[in-house]
Amino acid sequence: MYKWITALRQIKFGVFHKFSTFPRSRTKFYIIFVVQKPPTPEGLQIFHINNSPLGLGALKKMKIAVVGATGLVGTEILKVLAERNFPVSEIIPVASEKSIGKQVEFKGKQFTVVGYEDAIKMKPAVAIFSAGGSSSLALAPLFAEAGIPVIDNSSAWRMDPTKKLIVPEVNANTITAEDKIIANPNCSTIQMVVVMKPLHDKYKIKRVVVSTYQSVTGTGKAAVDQLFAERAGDDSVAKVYPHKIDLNVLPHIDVFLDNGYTKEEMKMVNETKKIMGDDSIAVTATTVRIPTVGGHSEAVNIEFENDFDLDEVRRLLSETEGVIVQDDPKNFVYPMPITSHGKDEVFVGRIRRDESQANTLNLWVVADNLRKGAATNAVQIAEYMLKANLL
Ligand code: 2RA
Repeated sequence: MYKWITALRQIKFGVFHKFSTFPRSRTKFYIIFVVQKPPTPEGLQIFHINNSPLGLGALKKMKIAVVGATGLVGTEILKVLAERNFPVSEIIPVASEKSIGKQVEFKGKQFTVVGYEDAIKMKPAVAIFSAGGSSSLALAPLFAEAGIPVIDNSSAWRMDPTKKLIVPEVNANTITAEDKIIANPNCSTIQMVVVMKPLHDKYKIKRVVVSTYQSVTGTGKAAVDQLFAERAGDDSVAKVYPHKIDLNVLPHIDVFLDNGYTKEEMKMVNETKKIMGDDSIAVTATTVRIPTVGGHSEAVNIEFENDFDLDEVRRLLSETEGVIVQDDPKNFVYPMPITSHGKDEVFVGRIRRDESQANTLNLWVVADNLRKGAATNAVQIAEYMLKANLL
């Protein structure tokens, strides 16, 4: 309160500014202020709130549980929450028995890892899960029943018809107060649909043929260890893949299914239709693991109902939230895992017409799979819910 009084004392003359509109009420909020002196931290705080993507939600501070906080994605979730200034009062790191009692750092403070029962008792505003499918199946309903919304990064709930599968740039507006378990899609699907959405809206997609080049970070820490041990000449390291990954390429991600495709390939097919809300979009995928760590790359071939103009495609993509066009091949500018690493956006380049078929486009799409493909997307869902007054 003192901070606000201090901030308000600085008001000398007024500016009329629309503040925010709650989605489920017609009330509009206005705030009038101008900072008289060079802004103090309190003044800056008001400016931040006024410009924040969280709207009035930025005024709240809340407990956030991160389930699977010690894993690769869990660690990234903590980083993204801190970087994006999510209004956290307390982090509740949750992990398996062997990690309980360990310390996890968030914005310079240490938080003790607890078990899920203690976490539920601490009543976080939201729980972001990255703990694997079986933990999620067992634990997410317990959080949800206690009234704690869950954003789940595993594949456990993605194709459950009663659960929403959300990429904020595409379908966050479908989330309602009734959604207590919200699924975060597969990484390779997320980066593809972010790029597909504006093109589908404009030209209507008929069919997508995608080949992926996926980072070992998608498998987890043990796979990163395998790659770097092999690179250092140590072949005694525990093998996560059935073959060497360094200096190799594996046309194999997740398990093989009866139809000859891998589970990863079928995730791309089924999740794309669900997120885009359009079963008529035909998708076929070949998913491949390569010895890199910075992100997943995809060669995407898209056939449209209607013809397109390449300059308009570039313009549409460059105007799309969360997409960065890097398309200057003459100067060797195109997306790469090494340059997407640590970034929240989806990068697209090599934008060209498929000359073998009418109304068809070729693209190269890259994103950091631990960021937009996992942690960032989950945090953006929480940001949307906060702004929509659902947290
Ligand atoms: C992978 N898509 O890259 C998986 C991770 N969710 O293996």
